[in-house]
Amino acid sequence: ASPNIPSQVLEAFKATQGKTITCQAAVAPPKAGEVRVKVIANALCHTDIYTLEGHDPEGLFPSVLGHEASALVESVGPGVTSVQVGDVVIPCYTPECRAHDCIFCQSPKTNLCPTIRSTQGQGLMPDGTSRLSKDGQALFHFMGCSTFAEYAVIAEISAAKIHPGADLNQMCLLGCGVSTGWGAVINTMKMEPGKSVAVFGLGALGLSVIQASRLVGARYIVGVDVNEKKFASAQAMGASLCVNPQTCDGGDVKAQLLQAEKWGYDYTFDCTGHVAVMRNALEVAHRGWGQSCIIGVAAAGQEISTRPFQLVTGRSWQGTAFGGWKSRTEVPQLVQRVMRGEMTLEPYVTHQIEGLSRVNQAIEALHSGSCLRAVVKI
Ligand code: NAD
Ligand code: AHE
Ligand code: ZN
Repeated sequence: ASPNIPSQVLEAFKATQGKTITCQAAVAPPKAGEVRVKVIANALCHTDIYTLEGHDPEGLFPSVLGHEASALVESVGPGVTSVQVGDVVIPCYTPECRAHDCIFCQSPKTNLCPTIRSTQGQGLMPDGTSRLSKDGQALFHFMGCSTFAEYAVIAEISAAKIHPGADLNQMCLLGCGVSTGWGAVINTMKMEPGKSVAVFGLGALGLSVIQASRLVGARYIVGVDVNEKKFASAQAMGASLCVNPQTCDGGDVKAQLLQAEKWGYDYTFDCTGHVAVMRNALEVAHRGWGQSCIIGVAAAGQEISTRPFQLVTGRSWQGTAFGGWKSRTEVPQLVQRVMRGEMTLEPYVTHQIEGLSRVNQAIEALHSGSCLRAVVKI
């Protein structure tokens, strides 16, 4: 299939290759092992807001945020072999180096390839420098992506090449949130059919957990959110019941949840990033075997706690990064699953915004409480 991209765009790349592109910022050409991409669409994830608002202990400024995107390869640096100009890619903040001596890439147990994690956390490309600047001042990269921009430079090992016929305004969601929720259920928890599930936080992360839980055959799914505007979509995705912890019986959400499942839930998920909620999620997990997965990202300085007795009596705490997907290998497979109609992304795109100059509308939308994902078509 041919890309959903006009041939004039590919033709125009010939004029920019090897040169600094000056758009909202200056984007230097890719160095060895790097790829410069033209961003097609970027969705706003809660993690961008959390960083923007200063809650990320790794947050660096000035930087270019954005990490949930679809893009087109504009040029490649020396030595790049896995993608070429015109390929459609999803930049992945969790890379996959696939090196024979990368014990993480070689292990089926994890997707946490550490090859560029150190420089990525410092807001830099793998060689320790930035490709981004504005008025002569270097800007920091963000999560190895910085895709809230017209162009981005990413490591080759962060570029998942996807089917060129995919709907890029939807597929950007597979760069983070929706992939993470699906993977938390399928990879991290390895949920079996017939189980009970409690999901705290009904944003795109919580809903994608519900969607995947339903797909694997969960018996009973409870959604919990302080914002009842989220309940309708949670129920449409497969939640059996939704509960508002602020208004539920006696204001005790744990007691309310345990009324329906006396011994607790087989699987629980925190999709809020609040440590008090993480504790509740752990403590409503099933006595003897319940597992609770932390997806939410907590603010700097926050720590989780519970009585050790909760673990002694068989509950366990887990966490997931990007749903455990090995990015370059498995994101293209997720794209194919969506293209085959096995999973849908459509319900998540509650807001579509035309043009990077309107990026603040995406932030307002996520704050409005009625937004799952605001996709900015760049
Ligand atoms: P979101 O803001 O769209 O949704 C969060 C939801 O939690 C909202 O509906 C909000 O009303 C609800 N909420 C807030 N406080 C609550 C409380 N006390 N009890 C119940 N519900 C509450 O965010 P999102 O984009 O869906 O992301 C969710 C979390 O997942 C964020 O912390 C984000 O940073 C994190 N995240 C983690 C990964 C990962 O790989 N681990 C990937 C993507 C996002
Ligand atoms: N920088 C924060 C941690 C942020 C965090 O945990 N990020 C998630 C992804 S959020 C995507 O929206 C993650 O997968 N982390 C793994 C990693 O390698 O960053 C902090 O606390 O320092
Ligand atoms: Zn994200």
